Amino acid sequence: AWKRAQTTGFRGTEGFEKEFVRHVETTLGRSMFNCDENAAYSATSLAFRDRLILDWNRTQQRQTYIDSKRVYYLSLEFLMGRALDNAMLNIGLKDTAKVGLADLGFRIEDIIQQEHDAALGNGGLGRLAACFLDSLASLDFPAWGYGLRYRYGIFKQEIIDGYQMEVPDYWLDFNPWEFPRHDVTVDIQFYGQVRKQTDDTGKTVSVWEGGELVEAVAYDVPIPGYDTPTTNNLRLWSSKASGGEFDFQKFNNGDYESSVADQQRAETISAVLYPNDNLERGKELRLKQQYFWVAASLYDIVRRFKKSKRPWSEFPDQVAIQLNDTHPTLAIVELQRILVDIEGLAWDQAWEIVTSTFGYTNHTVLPEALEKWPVGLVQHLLPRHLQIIYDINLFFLQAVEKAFPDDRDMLRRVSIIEESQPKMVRMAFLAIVGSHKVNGVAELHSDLIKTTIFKDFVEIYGPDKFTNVTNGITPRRWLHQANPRLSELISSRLGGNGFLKDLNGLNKLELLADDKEFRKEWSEIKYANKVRLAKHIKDTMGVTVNPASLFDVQVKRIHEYKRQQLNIFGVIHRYLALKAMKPEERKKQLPRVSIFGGKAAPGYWMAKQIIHLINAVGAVVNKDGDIGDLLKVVFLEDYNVSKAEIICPASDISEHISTAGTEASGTSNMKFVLNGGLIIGTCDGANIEITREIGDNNIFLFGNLAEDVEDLRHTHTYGSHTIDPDLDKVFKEIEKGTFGTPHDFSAMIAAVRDHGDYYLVSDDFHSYIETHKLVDEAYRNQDDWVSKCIISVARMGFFSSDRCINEYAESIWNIEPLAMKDC
Ligand code: 26W
Repeated sequence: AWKRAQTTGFRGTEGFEKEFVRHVETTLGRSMFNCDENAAYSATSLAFRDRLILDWNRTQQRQTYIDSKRVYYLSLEFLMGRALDNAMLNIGLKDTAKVGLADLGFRIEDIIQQEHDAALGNGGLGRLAACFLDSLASLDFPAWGYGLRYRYGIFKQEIIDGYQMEVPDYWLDFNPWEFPRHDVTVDIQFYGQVRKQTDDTGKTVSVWEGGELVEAVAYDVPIPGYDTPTTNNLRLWSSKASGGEFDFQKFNNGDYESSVADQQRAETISAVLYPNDNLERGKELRLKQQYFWVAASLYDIVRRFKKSKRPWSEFPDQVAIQLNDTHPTLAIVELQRILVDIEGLAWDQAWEIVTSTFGYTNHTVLPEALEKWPVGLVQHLLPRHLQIIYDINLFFLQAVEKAFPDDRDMLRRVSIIEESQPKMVRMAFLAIVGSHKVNGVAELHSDLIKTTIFKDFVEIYGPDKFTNVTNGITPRRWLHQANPRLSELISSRLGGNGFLKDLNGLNKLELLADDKEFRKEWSEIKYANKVRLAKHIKDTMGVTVNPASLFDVQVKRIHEYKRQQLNIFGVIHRYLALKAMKPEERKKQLPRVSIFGGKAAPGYWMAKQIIHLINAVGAVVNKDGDIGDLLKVVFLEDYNVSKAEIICPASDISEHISTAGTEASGTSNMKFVLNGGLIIGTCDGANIEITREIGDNNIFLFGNLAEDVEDLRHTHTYGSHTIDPDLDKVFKEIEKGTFGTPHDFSAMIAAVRDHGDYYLVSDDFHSYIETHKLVDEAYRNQDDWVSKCIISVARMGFFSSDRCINEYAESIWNIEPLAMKDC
C-alpha cells in the first residue's frame, strides 16, 4: 500500500510541530508565546496545505502527462464546510496532529472549531457537489470542480425575537485553503454588438465586439482523496476590473470616481451567493455571474485541450462536462461559439462535439425553480449567444418537425424560446438539447421528469437519453468525521476501516444487530452524541434539554414543500394532547425534543412565518410547568454543514416529510440513517430507495402517494375541502392567541384552509400523527429500536457518493480512474 508518510507526510509528530512553529513564526509573523487558538488553527492548516499541494502537483502533472480524460463539474454552489478536519482525516495524519498540538498545549477539537465554514451554497445541490468532489478524489478520478469564489457565502442566520435576521457571511479574512493564481486570468466580455464579416475564404463569420471586459482570476482549492495521494482541484473564479486596479485612462483624465466605480462594478459579479433555494428570480447580476463563471471555465478547459495538440474531433475524448442543474447551461452556447466563431469549425461538426461533451443533471421539478431568462436581457448582455441559441433552436425544431410532421403544438411546447410576453429562454430545454445524457437524482424523481416536465423530449430523443443516478453522501465526512466514535466502533468489529471506501462492507454489521454488548456500546455512543448536541443547544439557544428524551430532528432549508409547517402543527397537537391528560397519565408519556433548523430565503415571507411560529411555540411550551421535559421545542440558529456534523449523529428520529413528488432526492435522510437514527418520511425522493434498501419495518412512512397528489389538489379547488378535525383544533388554538398574536400566523392557516392546501398538509395530517404514535411505541422498546438502527446502518452501502460517482463515470462521463500508485 502507498505510504503517505514517505512522500508527503510530516516525519512524525516532531516534523509536524516544526512545520507548525515555522508557520507561526514566519508565515503569520507571530511568536510562539503569543499563539492563540486562532493562530494555531492557521498554522496547522498551513502545515497541512503544504502537504496537500505537493500531492496536488504530482496529481496534476501525472494527469497532464497521461493526457487522461477528465470530468469538469460545473456548479454555482460548493457547500464545503470546514476543510482542516477533512484534510487531516483524508491524508491520515490526524493522530499526528493531535499529539503534536497537545504537545504544544492545544486540544485538537478546539483548533478544528476555529475554522469558518466555507458556505458557498444554499442546501442540497451545493452539498452534493462537495460530496462528489470527495468521492472523485477518493476514487482517483481525474476531475476538477469549477465554481465562483463568492466574497459572501450564504448569510448567517440570527434569530431575534423569534424572527430570522440575515447577517453577511464575510469569510475570506484568512482562508488558508486557497491558492490565488494571479497568473491564471481570463478577460470576460459583456454587452457590445455582433458584426457579420466575410473572411479570406468567402465564409461569413460573426464578430462580437465592443461592450466591457471583466477579469476572472483563478483561486485553486486542493481536494484530497481519502487514503490516496490523488488530490484534485476546485477552481473558483473571482472577478476584478480588467487591466489592473483602475482604468488608467480615466484616472489620468481626472475621472477618479468613475474609475473606482468601474472597479467596484466588476467586483460585484463574484461578491455574493444568491440565497434562493428552489426559487428563480431572474436578476441580471445572476445571469452575469453565470456567464462570467462559465466563460472563464471553458476558456481554461479549451486552453488545456489546445496544448495537447489533438484534433477537435477528440475533444469529447479528453473532456466531459457535467452541468449541476441549469445554472451553467450557457456553457453549451459558449463552447459552440468558441468552436464556430473563433476556431472556425463548421456548425454541425461543432455541435456534435458540444453534445458529446455535456451531461445535465436536473435537481428539481418545482415550476418556480425552473430557470428562464428574458430574451431581451440575454440579447443585451450576450448578443452573440442569443443568436446561437436561436440557431440551436431552429435546427432542433426543424428536426422535431421532420419527426412529428403533424404536431404543431409539439413545436410550441418544446421550443427553447417560450413565446410569452416577454419571450423567455427555457434553460432546462437548452440543457437537454445540448447534452448527450440527462439525469434525475433519485428513481422517483427521474421517472417524474420523464413523465411530466420533459415528457416531450423523451418522445423526441427516445428513453435512453434520460437516466437516473440516485444521490449519495460521502461516508468520510458524514460518518468518520462527524461521528468518530461510531466509526471506530464499526471498524473495531469489521476489522478495519475498509467500509469507508467500500460502504457495502457495512452489511456485516447485520450479524451484530442482536448482540447485547454491541447494542450497549452503540447506545452509549448515541447518548454521548445527544449530550454533545444538548450542550450545543444550551450554549447557543439557552434551552435545557434532557438527552434521555427522544430527539426528533428536522433540519433543512425552510420551504413550504418540505413542510416544516406540518411538523410544527404536529408539535402543537402533541402539546394539546399532553395538556389534556391527567397528571398520572402524563407521567407515562415519552419525553421528546423537537429540533428544527434551517434558513429561509430572505425574500420568502411564508418560510419566515414558519420560523416565527416554531419559535413562538417553543417560547410557550418550553416554560410550561405542566409539561416539563415531556416536550421541548428548539429552533437551532444558523444551520450549516459544521452544525449538521453535530446534529446528524445525535438524532433518534429525523423528518423528511415533503409533499410526495416534490423533493427530488434529499440527502440528509441518508446522513441521518448512516448515523444510526431512524426516519419518518413520505414516499418521496430517496426515501423510497432507502426503504427498499433497509426494509419497510425500519422506516416510518406515511402520507399520500405522488400519483394521487394531482387529483387531491384538483378536489381541493373544485370539490369539497374539509380540514382534518385534529388539525382544525390546532388552528383554533393558534387563533385563540396561545402562541402570540394570531394575526401573525393567519396566512399559514389560510394557505391550508382557504387557498387550496397546495402542499396537502391537511390530507396528510392524520397519517402523520398516527405514525408519530408508532414512533413513540417503537422507541419504548430500546433493544428493538437499536437493532433497527444497526440493521439500517448495515444496509446503507448503496447511498455512498462513491457508488453514485462510479455510475456517472461509467454511464455518462466515460472516464477511468488514474491511480497514483501505478507511477
Ligand atoms: C435558481 C434558483 C435555484 C437555486 C437552487 C433553483 C434551484 C436550485 C436547486 C436545484 C435546488 C436544490 O438544491 N435541489 C436539491 O438538490 C438536491 C441534490 O440533488 C436534492 O437532494 C434535493 O431534493 C433538491 O431539492
